[in-house]
Amino acid sequence: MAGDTIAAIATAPGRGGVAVIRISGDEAFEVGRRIAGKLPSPGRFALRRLAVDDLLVLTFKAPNSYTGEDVVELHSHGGAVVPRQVLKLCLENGARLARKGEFTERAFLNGKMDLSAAESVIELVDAKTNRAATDARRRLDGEKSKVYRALYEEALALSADLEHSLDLDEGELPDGFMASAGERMEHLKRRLADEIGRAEAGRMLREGALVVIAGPPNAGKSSLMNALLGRNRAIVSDIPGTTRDSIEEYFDLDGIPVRLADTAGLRETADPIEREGVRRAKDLMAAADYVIDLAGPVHAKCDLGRVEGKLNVSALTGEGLDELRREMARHLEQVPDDGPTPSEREAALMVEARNALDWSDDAVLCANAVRAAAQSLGRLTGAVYSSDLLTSIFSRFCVGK
Ligand SMILES: Nc1nc2c(ncn2[C@@H]2O[C@H](COP(=O)(O)OP(=O)(O)O)[C@@H](O)[C@H]2O)c(=O)[nH]1
Ligand SMILES: [Mg+2]
Repeated sequence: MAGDTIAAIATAPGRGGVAVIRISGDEAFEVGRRIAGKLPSPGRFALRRLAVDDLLVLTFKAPNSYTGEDVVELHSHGGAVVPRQVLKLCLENGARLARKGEFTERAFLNGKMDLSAAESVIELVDAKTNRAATDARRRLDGEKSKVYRALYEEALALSADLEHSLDLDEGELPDGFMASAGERMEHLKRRLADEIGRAEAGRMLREGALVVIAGPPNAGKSSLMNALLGRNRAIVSDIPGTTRDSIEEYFDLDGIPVRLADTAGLRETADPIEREGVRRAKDLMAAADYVIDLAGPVHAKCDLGRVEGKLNVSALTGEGLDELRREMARHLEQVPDDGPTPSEREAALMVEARNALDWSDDAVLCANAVRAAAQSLGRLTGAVYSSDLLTSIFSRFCVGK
C-alpha cells in the first residue's frame, strides 16, 4: 500500500477563499506534471492556468515534506465545486484517494514524527481554546516524545538486565542485583504516576471542565448562567421550578474551555419532570470539576444585600462576576505549565504499564512484568506499533490530514 501515490483535499469543506489539494507519494511529481505541466522546482511555486481554475502549484522533494515523500500541493479557489474538480484530476492522473489521516500516518511511517506528535495533529485541529492549542502544538514539536522515549528506554534497560539475570547462575548475579532492580522499578512507577496525574489536566484542556451552577429554586442560577455567558441562554423567571432540565453551554475561561451547566433548583417536589431535573442536577454536581453552589460559598443577588464571608455576585449589576471567574480559573487551573499533557491514549498506556509493574522476588515474573510494561510504553511513541494501533489513531482523523 505505502509507495502508491495519494491525493485529497487538505482544507475544510465549505465556502473558503482557498483550498489545498495535496498529492503525496513516489509518483506525486508525475501526477502533478500531467495536471499542471512543468512543475516549479522544490520550495518554489508557479501559477498554472487550467480549465477548472488557476492553480498555485508548490512542490516539496522527499524527505523535506510533511509526509517525508515527494509532495505536490495545488491551491485552488475554495467552495463546493472547484476543489473537487481538481481532486478528480488527481485521481484521473494516477493518484488514489487518501484514507483518513493517511498523510500523517505516512509522516509517522517515514520517521517525520512519532505517534505522540502525530496524534497531537488532530488535537491541534480540534482545540477549542488557546491553551489547548498550545498544549497540542508543544506535543507536535516532540516535547512529550522525549519524556516517553526516556520512559521506554528505562523500562527496556531494566527488562534487558532482568532477562540477562535469568541466564546467570545464582552465584553469578552481582551483589544486590534484585534489590537495585526493585528500586529501578519503583523509580519507573513514580515517573509513570507523575505523568498519569497530569492526564486529568489534559482532559480538561481538550474536553473542557464541567462547571455546574447549583442551588435552591429562584436563587438566581439561570440569571448567573446568562451573565457568565454574556447572553440570554437560559430562561429566567420568578416562578420557582422554571428550569427543569439542565442546560449546557461552552465558554472560554482564560483559555480553559468550560462546559457551564445550569440546573434545576434543588428541592423536594411532586412534579415528576422536576424530580427528574433534580436527579440530573445531582448527577451533574457529582461529576463537576467545580460547583458554583448558591446554597454554599457563593451568594447571588448581592445587589439586594450582601452576606459576609461569601463570594457575593449579582447577575443584575455584574458585581463579583470577575472574582467568580478568577475563583473558578484558580480551581480549574491544575494544568502546571511544565510541559504538555498526555493524551487519553497515552495515559491509558501508562496506566497499563504501571499496572504491569508488579514486583516479585521471582526474577522470571519480574522480567515478564517489565517486558510487558516496556511493550506498552513503546506504543507511546510508536517504537512498538501494530497496524491496529495505527488504524485506531488515524481513523479519528479526517481525509486530507
Ligand atoms: N435583584 C436581582 N434579582 C435577580 C438576580 N438574579 C436573578 N434575579 C431574579 O430572581 C428570580 C429568579 O432568577 P432565576 O435566574 O430564574 O433563578 P433560578 O431559579 O435559580 O434559575 C428572577 O425573577 C430574576 O429576575 C440578581 O442578581 N439581582
Ligand atoms: Mg433556573
